[in-house]
Amino acid sequence: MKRVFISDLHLDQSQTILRDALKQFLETHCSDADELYILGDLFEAWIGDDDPREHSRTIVEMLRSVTCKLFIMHGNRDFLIGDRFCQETGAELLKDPSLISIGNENVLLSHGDAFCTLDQSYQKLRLILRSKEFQRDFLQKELREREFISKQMRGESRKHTGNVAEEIMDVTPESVILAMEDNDVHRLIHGHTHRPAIHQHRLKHRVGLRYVLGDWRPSTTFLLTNDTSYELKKFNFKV
Ligand SMILES: [Mn+2]
Repeated sequence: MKRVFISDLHLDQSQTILRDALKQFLETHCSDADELYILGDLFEAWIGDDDPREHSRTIVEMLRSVTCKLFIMHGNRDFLIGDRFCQETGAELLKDPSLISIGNENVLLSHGDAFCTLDQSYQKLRLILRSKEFQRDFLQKELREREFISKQMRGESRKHTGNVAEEIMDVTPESVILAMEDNDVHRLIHGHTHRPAIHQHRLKHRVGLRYVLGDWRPSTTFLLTNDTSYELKKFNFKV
């Protein structure tokens, strides 16, 4: 079974080049795949499934036309993706974290932001943003207001990431080891950090393997699996 894993496209209406990149990627790597997993931050911001703007609609249409089974996970930017989006695209929403089986092994999937435990102010904010109360209140607002708040929050986030040390922005080894041990797996796939790599971690009884997906500016690194093989691959899109 051929599975493709991507994350962190951060699609934004001001950068249609990324939208074209996704289209190229789907054509090149997903037409013969069985399953495509988008592990968070497909969008730079998602202000609700009722967003009527052309950019959002185009992506929905693009995903609807994908011929393989589509799975999507929330990232820290697009955690408001909901049921309507999934119905319209045919995607299945995965909880973060989620276990899937590849071959005869369980593999853990996550966006990855929950593992950045050194960034305490972000983790506090994450709890608020992911609460039902915040999300209900936000989604009841007019689209224009949601758009405004979302822009402000992105500005704050940029200020924060600009002020925080590099290692604080990365996952901590302790948190990824804990997640692998708790879920009894030795493979973890995540995005978020924009630092594509395969890392080894020493678990109690074996070596844990952590596959980190890339962002898309200006090219990306994605993961391709068959039942027994795991391969991080580069995708350069034509501009
Ligand atoms: Mn992220």
